[in-house]
Amino acid sequence: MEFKCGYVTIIGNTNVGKSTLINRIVGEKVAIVSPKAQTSRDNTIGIYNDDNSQIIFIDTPGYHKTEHKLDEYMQENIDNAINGDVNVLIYVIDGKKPLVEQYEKLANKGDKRSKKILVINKIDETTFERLYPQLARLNEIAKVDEILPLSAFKGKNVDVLIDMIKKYLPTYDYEMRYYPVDQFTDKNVRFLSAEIIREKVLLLYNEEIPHGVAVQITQFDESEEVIKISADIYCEKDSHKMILIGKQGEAIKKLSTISRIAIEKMLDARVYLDLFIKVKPNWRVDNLILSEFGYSNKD
Ligand SMILES: Nc1nc2c(ncn2[C@@H]2O[C@H](COP(=O)(O)OP(=O)(O)OP(=O)(O)O)[C@@H](O)[C@H]2O)c(=O)[nH]1
Ligand SMILES: [Mg+2]
Repeated sequence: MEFKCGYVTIIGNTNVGKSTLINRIVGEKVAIVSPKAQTSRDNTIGIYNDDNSQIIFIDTPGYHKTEHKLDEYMQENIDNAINGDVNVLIYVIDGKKPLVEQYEKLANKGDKRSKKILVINKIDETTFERLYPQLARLNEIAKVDEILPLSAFKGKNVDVLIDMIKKYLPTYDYEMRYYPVDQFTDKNVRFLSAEIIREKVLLLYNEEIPHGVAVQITQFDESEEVIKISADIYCEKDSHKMILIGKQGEAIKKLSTISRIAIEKMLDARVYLDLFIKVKPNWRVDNLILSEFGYSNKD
């Protein structure tokens, strides 16, 4: 028997589809996804299992310029995820944007010992004619082990990516799994619920607001058939609080409903969800509050 097991880190600019890719591979929603920049803030593990392998993927926040301490935390996460024991590093770029430029920003990132796969995502929204000349150029200059165009959204070539990764993972002559087969992420349902609420904030409000939002679960009571969840949604200004609540509470009602439905789907149970909007000015630059919100790499 030949068994493959190892670690794969996914990095790239914000919004290129890293989280969409990890969700597609794992077959579960381990990381939130949105059309807005800077969606992921934490590293999230997504675990892929089949009969002859276990692949542990690490999804990271996207590269972007650092303005707040929160951004520093996010960029620190990427460094942690590429400098550990990584068998394969995946660079994700957006197939709809100039490829070479995007690659050049990622080239040299990560440990020399890691194998590197350059993934060109979102090919469902571009054409071969547009990709081809750029691919030829990439082939010449890219210092990577493989280049693979795919669509995380449609699932196209994702199976090819898995086979490609397996080639570069250590081989065992016994079943070697770091995680039990039924575990697909390192995050608990409390964290995932908070993230789902943040995803819906990203969906419903303008960028300035979601970027300044943090979600804290204050109650997660599974003792009854209907799971009771309460969450505080922190924003930075009174004016943001007004927008989050909306006229006659319409906006928050909508947020609450779509968040509840998504959490119910994840938990496969009925949920009673209570949301509270709170203001914490400048929380994104305050180390103490960041750490209270879980955005800290120090113990
Ligand atoms: N058309 C198309 N859209 C995609 C594909 N993959 C991701 N997207 C979209 O791209 C947007 C960003 O996706 P995410 O998965 O959140 O991107 P990310 O790289 O994790 O972004 P950050 O967490 O901000 O770094 C979302 O609107 C996705 O639906 C794809 O293969 N095709
Ligand atoms: Mg993401």
